[in-house]
Amino acid sequence: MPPALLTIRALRARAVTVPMRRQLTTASGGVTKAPLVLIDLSTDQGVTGISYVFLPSHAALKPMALLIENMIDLIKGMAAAPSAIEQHLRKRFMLLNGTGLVTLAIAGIDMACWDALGKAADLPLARLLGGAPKPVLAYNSTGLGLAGAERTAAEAVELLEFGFTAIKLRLGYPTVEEDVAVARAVKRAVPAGTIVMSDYNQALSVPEAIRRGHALDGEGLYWIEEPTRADDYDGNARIARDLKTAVQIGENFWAASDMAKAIAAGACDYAMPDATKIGGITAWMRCAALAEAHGVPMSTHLFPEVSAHMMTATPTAHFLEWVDWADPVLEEPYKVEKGHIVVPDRPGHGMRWNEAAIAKLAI
Ligand code: SMN
Ligand code: MG
Repeated sequence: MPPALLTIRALRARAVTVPMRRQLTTASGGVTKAPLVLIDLSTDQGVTGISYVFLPSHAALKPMALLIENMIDLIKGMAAAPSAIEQHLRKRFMLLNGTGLVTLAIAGIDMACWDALGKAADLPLARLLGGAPKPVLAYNSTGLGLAGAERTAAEAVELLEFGFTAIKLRLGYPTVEEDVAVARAVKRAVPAGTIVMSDYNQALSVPEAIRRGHALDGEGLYWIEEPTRADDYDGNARIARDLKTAVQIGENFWAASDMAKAIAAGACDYAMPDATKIGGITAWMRCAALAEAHGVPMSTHLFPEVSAHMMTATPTAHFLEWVDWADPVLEEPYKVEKGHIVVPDRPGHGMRWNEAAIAKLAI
């Protein structure tokens, strides 16, 4: 029997705050508990797709859940066809324009649609996207906030659990000397060959990014991420041209067209769209095509569970960013072995809600 055509019946969005093993601290703020909206998209055929979105701001958590649920009026009865749904929703919100909560909501629906399709076809998402489930190279991106040289170096060693061979360090201390001291302390503490990425979270002006980048150029960092305002593609291009260290941006692309502009401007050596800010799996795969056409190594941002599947179908797949923030709401958190995330061989993306845990974390 071919899988049934799925038609969308209902959306449920639940806001939870999830305790984090290691809090997120960046030069542009952070969170100590992960605010997530858990989405269930049910269909007339009895198949339910799920997904979650992450809101680095608690104030936006409940509005996000409400916005997602309100979107049912725009898609009820439509076929669960991710690309058609994504284009339909982007059009319906054209007057508001597509960034922020609207795009995150569309992405959440898109990811749940893909999950439903995978379940209906009895195929892991990786296969549905044209890839094959296999271990995906990852870096550990938990912790390593702005805690000073000594504490950060000690934590860096802890992050090599599960065989990780790559970790990401947050930079943007008050002075360049501190940035260099922390990078050096971390590199000294971890085994030779460990890859250490760094992230400024848009904190620097262009001249300051060039100044700090030059100071860091000899320190062996694998990439410098978001050194300056993410949408200043010309500024990022000046930085990328000037530095020996690779520049990485992408978590603040809000559509594949942003990535196309960044590539055209020469704004980065590497790109790392975020599965939600970009607009979902559908939009992410468009970026994968762009990356392939321009020879840009592509990494993921957060959402390791769906990202792992996307990476198996991404020709220039580079590094998956691993965080464990959703683990407490999942029945079987994904495993990391030898620094690779193991894509579960289950239909869809393979996440299942731990309802008992969710009941305790609901707000
Ligand atoms: C980051 C930014 C926003 C939320 C979570 C994490 C960070 C990263 O820039 O790249 O991990
Ligand atoms: Mg980042």
